Amino acid sequence: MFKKVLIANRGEIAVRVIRACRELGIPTVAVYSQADAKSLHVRLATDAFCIGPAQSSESYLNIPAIITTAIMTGCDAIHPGYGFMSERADFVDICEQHNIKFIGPSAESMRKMGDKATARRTMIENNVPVTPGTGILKTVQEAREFAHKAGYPIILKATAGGGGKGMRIVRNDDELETNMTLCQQEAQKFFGNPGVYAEKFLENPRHIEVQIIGDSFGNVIHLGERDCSIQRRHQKLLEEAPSPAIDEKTRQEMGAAAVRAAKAIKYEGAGTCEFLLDHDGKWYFMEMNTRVQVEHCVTEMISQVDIVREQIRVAAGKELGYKQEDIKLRGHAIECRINAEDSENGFMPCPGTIDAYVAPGGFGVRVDSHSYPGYKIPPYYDSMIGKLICWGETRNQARRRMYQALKEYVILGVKTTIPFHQQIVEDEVFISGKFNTGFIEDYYKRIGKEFK
Ligand code: MV4
Repeated sequence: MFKKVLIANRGEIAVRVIRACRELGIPTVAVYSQADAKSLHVRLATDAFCIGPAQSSESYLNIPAIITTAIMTGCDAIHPGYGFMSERADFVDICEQHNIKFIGPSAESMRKMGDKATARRTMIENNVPVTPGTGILKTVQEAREFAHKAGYPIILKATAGGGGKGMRIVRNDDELETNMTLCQQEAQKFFGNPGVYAEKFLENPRHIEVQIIGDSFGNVIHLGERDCSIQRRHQKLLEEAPSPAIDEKTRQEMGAAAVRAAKAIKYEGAGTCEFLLDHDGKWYFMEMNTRVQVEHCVTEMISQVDIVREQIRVAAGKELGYKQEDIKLRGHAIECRINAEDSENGFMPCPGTIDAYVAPGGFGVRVDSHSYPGYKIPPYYDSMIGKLICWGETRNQARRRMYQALKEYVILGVKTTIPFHQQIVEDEVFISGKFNTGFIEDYYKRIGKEFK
């Protein structure tokens, strides 16, 4: 096993990783910015070092500071969590140059999935369905020919983008040329790569993602899917597993496709294949997230597999602790992301001090959070206070448990998204399970409020 693990992250995920290390008997090193000196991950780690000022570019993204701290403290591995360094192939290379194991996939796997046009090609070669689309577009003429063949609307996507960044919907010939130029310019500006490709645009699909884990022996398993359709401007608000829209046959097929995708790139570690499900029940691979995700917990609750523990074990060269046939999904889990945001005011972040804090509990209730009474949420990072995850034998039991747990959760001093989540879990469309990525917009229309 690893001698010592450095956690190159903050907030709830740093706490989550430290807990997994403690269970495995591995000492940990936390790194933190000047704004996070009083954060819980600093307290829970065996040791903690300040690596720079509040701005992430100077601390959680400061490669020399992170690597130096790992070397100084005798760490032989770094866990990147999500965000920050988690999908930076250059960082994986640097870790390797210093004999530090990056807990995650190889730089090569990361690059193959990080470039979305390459990922699409890999999927096609491995019989994983993708939306009708193109390779990198060289001319507007090429885009126009595709649009005429597939039919409008189409979507232009930056090959170096992902997670909804660098995309433009095109609805007719008139909009094509300007949108393509703008998309290429933005792609260059934000990702340093002007490459853009086109896909047939699916209106209001469901967002379904499959959790996979691979080890260094070539074993890959999947842990079923999550439904992440309930999002606002590409920020997920509530996730659940299994998806109310997926039957057992589709689960097997999508799971097998995700495993083929992972095996094709010799994927090691935890990863997620994102699919879109259209209104006819057809599904298509979109992209792969090569990290542990915020919403991994709903999968843990129904599979009883500790995903972060397996991540660490396989990174240390151990074989996966499970075969596919060992994975039995049981019940239903829902996660609400509790943010310090004002849902009545366009989800404006509301950083500040948490004056009172009492987390809910009980059977089937899990809270992953770095918050405590008196904790000051800094304005420099995302505004997550914590994740509330509820499990039940049925979807309705998980949902009702979530409603009660949200009522029990006391957070005073900052505005939170708790009241908003209470409304969602009581909403008739949410209850019916028949929703898609247009849910939030539709919800605002139904309650007669403006969608911001
Ligand atoms: C699409 C799409 C419709 N058609 N691609 C957004 C995140 C990125 N991973 C892919 N995204 C989309 N790609 C085609 N061909 C619609 C979206 C999309 C979306 C996807 C998942 C969850 C929420 C979404 C919200 C808007 C658009």
